Amino acid sequence: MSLELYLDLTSQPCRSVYIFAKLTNIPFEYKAVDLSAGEHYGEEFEKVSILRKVPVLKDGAFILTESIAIMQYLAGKYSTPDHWYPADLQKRARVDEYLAWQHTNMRTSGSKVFWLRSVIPALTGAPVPQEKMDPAVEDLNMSLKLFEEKFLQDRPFVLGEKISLADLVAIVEIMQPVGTGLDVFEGRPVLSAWRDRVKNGIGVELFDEAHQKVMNLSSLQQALQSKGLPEFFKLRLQKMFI
Ligand SMILES: N[C@@H](CCC(=O)N[C@@H](CS)C(=O)NCC(=O)O)C(=O)O
Repeated sequence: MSLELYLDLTSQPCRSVYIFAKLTNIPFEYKAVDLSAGEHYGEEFEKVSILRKVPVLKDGAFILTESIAIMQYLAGKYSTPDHWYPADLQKRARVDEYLAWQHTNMRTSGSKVFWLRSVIPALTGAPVPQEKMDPAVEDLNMSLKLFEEKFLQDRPFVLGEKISLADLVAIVEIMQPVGTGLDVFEGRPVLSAWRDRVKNGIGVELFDEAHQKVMNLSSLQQALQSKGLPEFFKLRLQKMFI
């Protein structure tokens, strides 16, 4: 049985897993999970993961959650080109360093801006107050500054000359607020040049395909308004961010 990946491409970690699997020619069956319809709260998905989050990998009877663990598993199982997740101890540690940092920095701050600028207004019917928005954008700006100053510096990619999982995970997170119309690349020439290199490294066609949903959020917003998410899910979201 072929590998199964449960994905919704509005999700950043799903995009990194999807892009990585596609780029490295790993055969898989795409199992669509529509988060905006609350499918991850259904009985079917519960059988796959009680964490109720995507992405999830199913390799026969083996089920794995967490995008980073999934990509590390894929890199090992399919011996993907070394530059993605190098065997060299220090290079690998450098990738791991970014992958560990981003969870509570770039991912947290970018996701928050995304929710505040798109999901929450769609659910509540009102824009988020400026005093909530400003600190969220400030946090995101800090993450972007630290990414440039610590992780990228004057190198083409995080590891140097070659693209790695660190760049892939960074770009999908950075694109999330961009999807809401916040151009984080404006006034950031270093970040913009890096984005172009990463986009070319992935391939523009695959990059654009993977980001299509997040760059066209009006359909997600309509879906959130019309499909009727479970009430507890709406309340949880609102509590998280308001
Ligand atoms: N740390 C996890 C994060 C997974 C995650 O938060 N997925 C989100 C989409 S980006 C999700 O499924 N959310 C559904 C929910 O929270 O109800 C990973 O990297 O895979």
